[in-house]
Formats: sequence, C-alpha cells, structure tokens
Amino acid sequence: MPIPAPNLYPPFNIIRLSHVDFGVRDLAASKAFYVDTLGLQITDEDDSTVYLRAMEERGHHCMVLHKSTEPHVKALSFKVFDESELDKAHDWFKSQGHGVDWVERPYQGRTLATHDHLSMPIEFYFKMERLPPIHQKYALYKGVKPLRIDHFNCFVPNVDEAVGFYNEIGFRVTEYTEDEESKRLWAAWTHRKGGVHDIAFTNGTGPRLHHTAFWVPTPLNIIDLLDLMSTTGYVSNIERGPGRHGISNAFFLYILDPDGHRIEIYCSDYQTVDPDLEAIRWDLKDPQRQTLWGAPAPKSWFEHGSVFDGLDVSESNLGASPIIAP
Ligand code: DHY
Repeated sequence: MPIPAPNLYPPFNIIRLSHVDFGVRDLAASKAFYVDTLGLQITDEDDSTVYLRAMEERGHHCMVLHKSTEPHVKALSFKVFDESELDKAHDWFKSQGHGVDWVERPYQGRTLATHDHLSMPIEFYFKMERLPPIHQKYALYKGVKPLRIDHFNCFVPNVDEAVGFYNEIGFRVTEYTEDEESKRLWAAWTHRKGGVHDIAFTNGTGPRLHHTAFWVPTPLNIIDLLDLMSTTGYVSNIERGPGRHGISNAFFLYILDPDGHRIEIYCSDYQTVDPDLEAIRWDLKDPQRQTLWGAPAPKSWFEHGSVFDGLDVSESNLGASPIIAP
C-alpha cells in the first residue's frame, strides 16, 4: 500500500510526544539506571513513584516510574496545543467509538485517556506544571546528558493500518521501509514536531512498546555512556550500537533498563517541518537502512518489547510476514 498523503488539517492539533509511564519492579534499581547512569533529573518522588525530566525540558516530567509487580507501560502521552484542542481530541475519539476518560494526573491539567486503533493506551493533555530552566546549570549534567525525550517506537502487527490511523490524527510520514514483494510497510516513522519522528511503527507482535528515545548533545556523550555502563555493572544492558542509522541519519545506541524497557540514545536527525516534505522510501532488503555502516541489528531487537498494562498480546497479533528482517 502506498503511504497516505499527509493530513495537514487534522481533527485536533497534537504538538509533540510528551512522556511515558513505566511500571518497574524495583524503584531503587530504576533510579540507579535513569538518574545515576543516564542523568535524568528527579522532579518529584515518593515511595511508589518517581518523576523525571531531561535537561532542556521545562515541563515537569518526560518519564514517570511507578512501582509495579510486573514491568509494563501504562500509557504513551502527547501534548496538544491548547484546551480547545483537547476537547476536540475528546470529541473525535468518542465519535470514532474509542473509549474516552478524563483522568487525574499529578502536575498536569485536564488529561484525556483513550486508546488507538489497537487499544494501545494513549493520553493527551495541554498543560503541565512548568519548572525553571536548567539547561545552563552545567553542574547538574550527568551520564549521557539527556536533553529531551525524542520519540516512541511501537511494535504493531500491521504497519499500514497504524500509519493510516495516526495519519488521520495528523502524524506525517518522514521515512518508511517497504517489503518489495508484498508492497506492505515493514516500518514507518511519523512526526508532529518537525523531526523524523514522534512515534514510529515496527512490524512485530503488538501493540508493544519497542523503545523510548532521548536526544543527547553529541555522539561523544554516547561513547562516554558506553564507557560508564561497561564499568558499572551494565555491560549486559547494552543491546545494539553505537552506530549511525540509515533511516533518520541519527547516531544511536540501544540499551535496556533493569526491567527490560528499551531506551534509544539518539543524536542529531534533521528538520521535517515542511508540509510538502517527501517521505524517503527504503527497501526492507537494504541493510544500510538500519545501520548506515552495515552492521545488522541483533535478533532481540526484532523480538523484545514492553507490554502495555492490561493489554494481552496474543499470537493473533503477530506481525505479517516477514516478521523478522532478513
Ligand atoms: C531506525 C530505528 C530507530 C530510529 C531511527 C531509525 C532504523 C532501524 O534501525 O531500524 O529506532 O530512531
């Protein structure tokens, strides 16, 4: 299927991805990973929950960790332009038959909890508590010096359908991988904020979260993180990279947190704000689409993902063939 024409006047205006809420089994272990090793800043915490932000972020949190018996993802959250756009989002999801709920979320104004076409929990809000800037408090920079959350990537059983749904709510495709034989999408990168992606979709058992990415200042910060992780007990948490992606042209590293939630450290993609930007097509058989330098991704990268809370992913949701890249 060809990718859809961009929907330049969506039913409501999403600005960008905002934050992710992870269920984690051991808050102390997760803090050692996200705060002491990666360098995210704690903005609030109690015995069961930790709120984190990255160095450039003015909103209260880009990640919430809550104590849980099993690892899971509670929801993926997006910021809309203003309160009227939030009401439009509510009305649109309701009109499409998706469940809608107004939920209480600390440090956020009115928040809409709903689901996408695969029942993946997504939330929208327009207002979050603002914090003083810390991007020039250089004494606070640690770890990989994470600047901001950059994107989500989700495993879905049918990438064409996912692109269709998210295109309706305004996400525009920047790059995609097509299976030459079936002409089906194998993966697609879609954005609202003017980078390569806010949310990408990868063919696989789903919906599950493949990874959450953080933007860092330079590739050298990634090398420093590798040196740190490999000498502080995290060598087996390093999964793929470092390398340069073909798709997005970003410098990357994939690591796994103590519960197996995958984090991508991501540096330097390109601007995509033009409404008439042509999406870039890649052939599934081209090994350089993943890593420009040719190194293949490990098997775990195609198979391992985080489940959403309460969302059973059965065999029937296996992605279409070929589920694993050649
Ligand atoms: C790719 C994956 C990403 C990303 C950009 C490009 C391509 C790939 O390795 O399959 O997660 O952020």
